Amino acid sequence: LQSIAKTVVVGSKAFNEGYLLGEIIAQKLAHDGFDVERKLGLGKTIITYEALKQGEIDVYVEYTGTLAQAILKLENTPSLKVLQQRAKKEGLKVLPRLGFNNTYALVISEQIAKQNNISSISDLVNHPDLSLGISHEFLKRKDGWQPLAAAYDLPYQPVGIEHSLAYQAIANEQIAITDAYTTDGDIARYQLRILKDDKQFFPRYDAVPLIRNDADPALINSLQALANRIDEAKMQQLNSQVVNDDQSFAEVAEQFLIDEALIK
Ligand code: PBE
Repeated sequence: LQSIAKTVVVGSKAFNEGYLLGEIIAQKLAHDGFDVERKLGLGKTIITYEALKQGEIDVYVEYTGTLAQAILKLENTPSLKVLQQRAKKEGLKVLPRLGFNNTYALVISEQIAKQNNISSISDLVNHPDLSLGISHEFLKRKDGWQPLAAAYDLPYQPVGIEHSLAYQAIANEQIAITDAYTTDGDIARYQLRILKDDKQFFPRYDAVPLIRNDADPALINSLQALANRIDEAKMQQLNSQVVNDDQSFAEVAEQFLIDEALIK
């Protein structure tokens, strides 16, 4: 039976990993016979989330901790099952995990960390002279800067910085510390030390495709094939191919899907 191609709009938040995962999803769906439109890099979390709810896009990758804390404003980050039940009330379906946790972390240049013997976030309390550049979304989030600073009693007034420029700013010694995403390809490249979250402030941020409850079962089927395909090391490697090896999102996505035998 020849089925009629249905159009699916793939969205993403505006950061490297978002584009890359959006591209992986777009190519997988195209391979499975969907007409795919891309609306990648829509913006911050809430903008992209609203675009999904309103039907402007049909799927994007969100993170469990972000969904729980920043979007649904829950007190803690529940199990995936509970999160799925909660999301259902919003008209949304949370698909199985892609397989990696991309958590926020504070990072510091390896050199400064060594000089000052800093390995955990708690260690920062004794170094009020270090300068912090914190990404705009993180500055305002419920799981972000202010509660983090309160939990650790951190003595800083950070400046806001575009996340994609923060690593270069550390390399140029304009700032000493920023908030990183642990699967970013830049962490190894810039020789940064991830500070241990010794008070376990951050929840898990497992990557999960998000769709609406009314989604076509064929869409769900196609996306479910991506479950548990990408662990942390793999995601770092894919991100690194973009930021360190200058490959395009489309190239990295295609090679990944071929290697996983998800497309031909
Ligand atoms: N994260 C990873 C942030 C940025 C990427 C989960 C820490 C988020 O998108 O919510």
